[in-house]
Amino acid sequence: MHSLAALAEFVDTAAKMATEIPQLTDTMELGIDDAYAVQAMSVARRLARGERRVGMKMGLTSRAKMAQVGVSEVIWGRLTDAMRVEEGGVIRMGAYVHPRVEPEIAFLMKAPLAGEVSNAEALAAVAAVAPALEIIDSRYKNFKFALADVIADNSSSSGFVLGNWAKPDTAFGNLGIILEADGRPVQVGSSAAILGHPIRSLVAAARMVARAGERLEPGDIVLAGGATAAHPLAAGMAVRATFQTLGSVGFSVAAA
Ligand code: OOG
Ligand code: MG
Repeated sequence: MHSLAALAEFVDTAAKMATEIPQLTDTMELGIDDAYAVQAMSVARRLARGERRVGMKMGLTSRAKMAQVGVSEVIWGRLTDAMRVEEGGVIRMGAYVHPRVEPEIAFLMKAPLAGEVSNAEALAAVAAVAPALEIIDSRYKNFKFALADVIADNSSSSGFVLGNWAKPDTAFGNLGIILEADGRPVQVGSSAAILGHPIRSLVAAARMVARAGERLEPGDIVLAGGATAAHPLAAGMAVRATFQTLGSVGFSVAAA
């Protein structure tokens, strides 16, 4: 049988080399707690290579996202500094297997948060909110996975872009969002698609990290999850998402 450490090396290497792999659950039983353990060990390998932990991302917090990948549980993953793409920056298609982009809301934490908290307690721990894009790249063939697979693969984390930070008293519960590729709208939605209000995603984040014996720290970034289905990236594409009142965030994609 495969050890969890061997699975962590397998998914970490796939992410590092941008190579596709078969689903783990094709050939083994993998429980959810073990899948999170694989994720933690694979991210620990990144940290051992010098990357720095900068926060976490929530996933499958909207119906559009659940429907797109056929998994209906809220999941989370870990973010490192190496995943950060500057606003207006350029990514290389060759660094990914089959990347997609999705519009999200980002939180910047000013106080620790973990465990069972109310919406008001979660909001009180937030320093700022920003429009964000997440670049997801499942390492699994055809972007197809079961719940345990995607968790082990760090919930498809591969990049994120942040727009300008706004004060947390800015209303962000129901903002119109337009995602454009090369100037054409490809997804239209609302931040309300994220669990009815993105703050609920932060409440869930606090609960989920506590289960792993961790907490959100001051300075951490938390991505609330895609508000719309994700859009496939292609070489040469320019991507921009505009969020009602929060402004816009974008990047472009170079070949190779
Ligand atoms: C899983 C990651 C989901 C989100 O925002 O819902 C996610 C995937 O879709 O590959 O990041
Ligand atoms: Mg996401």
